[in-house]
Amino acid sequence: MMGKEIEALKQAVVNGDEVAVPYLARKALDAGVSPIDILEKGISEGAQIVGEQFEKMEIFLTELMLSGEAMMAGLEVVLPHVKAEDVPQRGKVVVGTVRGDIHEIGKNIFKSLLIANGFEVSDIGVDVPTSKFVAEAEKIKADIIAVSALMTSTLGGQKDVIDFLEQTGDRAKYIVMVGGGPTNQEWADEIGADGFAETAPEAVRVAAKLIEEGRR
Ligand code: B12
Repeated sequence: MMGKEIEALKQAVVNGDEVAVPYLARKALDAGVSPIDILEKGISEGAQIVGEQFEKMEIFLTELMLSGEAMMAGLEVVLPHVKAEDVPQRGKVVVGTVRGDIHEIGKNIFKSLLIANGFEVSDIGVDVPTSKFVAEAEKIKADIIAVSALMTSTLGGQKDVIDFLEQTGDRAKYIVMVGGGPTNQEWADEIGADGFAETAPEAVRVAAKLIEEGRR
């Protein structure tokens, strides 16, 4: 049953149908499909397909934008259902997308899962200047700075955050996590990030582990 609901949702994301996506997301929730499965197997996999089509120039920017809006409409329905569990406070996290990059869907999913798992989160949005990640971390006394980037052209923004921390002498104060489309473990190692994850659920596990280990 879950297969059918998710398949329809994925297709609606690909079609950029801003009405069908929230409608089908609601139906999947009603059918008992878990919010995480809807996000990861429906919306994210649909996004993957749209990305490939755009890359191969099978679709145009307008269609990419419609899919983006459909995904956001889906998140609006699903994210409130990612319930906060009754878990002890695990730590504070600053999340944002690097300067020049306005992709926010993955960041928003990660943020919601963090909150659901007992983290306190300050979301500083998209197109965030390097220094703001650090200033916000200082302000809320964060444990983790989580930096999202979705394009090869903006990936360098993650390194900029780490370089800035080195320059200001604050590197040892924070755990830095990186993620988003083009990031991988090799890149994370290269820039000296403390953590990386391919998906948001995995990212939450990594965040919890890094805090437990007190790795700064
Ligand atoms: C939707 C989308 C858009 C939407 C964004 C809507 C929004 N409000 O966010 C719109 C239409 C606005 C858009 C615009 C553009 N886009 Co776009 N977009 C996408 C698309 C299809 C999906 C991205 C997405 O949301 N995926 C779903 C989420 C859930 O996945 P995710 O972000 O990777 O996040 C998951 C994990 O990575 C992880 N995660 C995310 N962040 C973090 C952070 C940390 C710390 C951790 C640990 C984990 C983590 O958790 C998430 C959940 O599991 C991708 C294709 C793709 N394959 O990614 C292209 C893509 C990213 N876009 C691309 C491009 C080129 C653009 C534009 C430049 C197009 C243009 N010509 O204008 C503009 C960029 C504008 C800008 N300055 O940023 C390219 C980038 C190519 C490259 N070289 O890297 C891609 C790859 C498409 C392609 N194949 O060509 N886009």
